[in-house]
Amino acid sequence: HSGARPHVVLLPSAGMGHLVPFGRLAVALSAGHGCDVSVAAVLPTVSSAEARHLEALFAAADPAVRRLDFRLAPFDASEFPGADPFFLRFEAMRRSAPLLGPLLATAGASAVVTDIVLASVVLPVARECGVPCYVLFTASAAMLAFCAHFPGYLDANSAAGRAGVVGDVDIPGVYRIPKSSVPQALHDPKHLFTQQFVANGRGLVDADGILVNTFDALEPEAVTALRKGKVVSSFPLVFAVGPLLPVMFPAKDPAGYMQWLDAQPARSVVYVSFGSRTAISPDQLLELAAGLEASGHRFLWVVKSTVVDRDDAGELGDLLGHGFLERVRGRALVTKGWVEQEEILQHGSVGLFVSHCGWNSVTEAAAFGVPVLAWPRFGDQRINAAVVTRGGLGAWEERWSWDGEEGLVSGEEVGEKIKAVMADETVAKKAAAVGDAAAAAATSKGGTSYRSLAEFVGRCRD
Ligand code: BUP
Repeated sequence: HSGARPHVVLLPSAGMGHLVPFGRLAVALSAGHGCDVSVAAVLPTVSSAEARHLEALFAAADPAVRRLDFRLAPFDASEFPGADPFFLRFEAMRRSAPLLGPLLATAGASAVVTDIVLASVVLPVARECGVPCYVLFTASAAMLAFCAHFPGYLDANSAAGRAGVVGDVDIPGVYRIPKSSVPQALHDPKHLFTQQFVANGRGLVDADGILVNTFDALEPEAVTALRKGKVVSSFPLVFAVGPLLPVMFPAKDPAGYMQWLDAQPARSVVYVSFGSRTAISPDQLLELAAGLEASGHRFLWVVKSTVVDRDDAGELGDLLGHGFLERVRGRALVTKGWVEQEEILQHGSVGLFVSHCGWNSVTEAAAFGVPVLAWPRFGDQRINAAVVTRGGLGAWEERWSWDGEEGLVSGEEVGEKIKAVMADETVAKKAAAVGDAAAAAATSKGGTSYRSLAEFVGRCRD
């Protein structure tokens, strides 16, 4: 399959945060760079958002993007009582990696791009089949540097008699990640996430290259340090190919938010969303509601109250407190449903994005130059929030946590902060400049990200 039209097999794991960038990569490779693309899919998906997304992707990009069914081996989840359903799917996929061999051989793949979450188990399988194997790192370059450095950090601590202890992590050539920003689970060496994370971090050096959904101008320190081998020596090629551009699917918009946005003045709306898997405690939801109300601004709020959308029960009125929806009627739109976030972020009425800083959300805000008020919660989100402030994309109130000892963030504080950021011209100007830099990197043919992706495709052709 080498030659004119390479066939690239993409292997995403579970969760929208992983599926979305893979869908974007699929379209960029097929429509933008002349590749045949197959996307491996495990059905049924964990959430219904993923099922809808896959269906829309294959319908929109047919026939250049094909579906490859990846059937998992039986997996007994009772080994991990109480584990997050997405982590369980990661583990089930990891254990089924040997089944990928025949799949890759039959598909006639010229290269495979695996999700970072599966990297350490897919790399040896691909090697055995003689298929070059790349990794798509679905988070920031700062997080990639952290992931690459962390196993060595743990080894050094063990050698110094501090096995399993995790404090501040100083990434060589990058910057220091304070203990409070280290993903919580990593403090527990036995945690399923820690085991997967460390194995993948060690495996990275065996990849033929690593694609990252970021761009040089947003994260210059991390991208440069990785490429120069300062983080880990002899590190594979790093292709910064972001922001991967949104694939516009025809919006199903029963809540009517696009029409509502059309009716609002320019830059007047605060868009609030904490991602697809962040369930917020009922008490914090109430404070957030009070804060949005007190800010006096218009707002569009996507409320999620459960981890998996299949059981997103509960009436909005009950969740947000008595009379709230009536009081904000006219200046706010609140919905529990799925929204097309990239369409919202590129709408001229949106002036601020209050975000949990899932990496895709950050890249989407960067792509459209929308300022972010970071309110990270777990995983890599605090590391991403630091990228937001360093990169000039917005503000972060570091004291705000979601379930820390400090307790709830009060509605009053939320309202004041939103008012302050919305009034700050400098924040808006800097974010707009990030938007310009993102466009220059990813959409113009001479841009750093465009050229990186072209270079990757060139290697798949060889
Ligand atoms: Br909610 C929601 N519409 O209503 P992140 C999310 N998204 O388009 P997360 C919508 O899902 P993980 C909605 O634009 C982004 O591309 C959003 O990814 C989109 O965070 C994606 O921002 C969410 O990386 O993912 O969901 O926490 O934890 O799996 O990384």
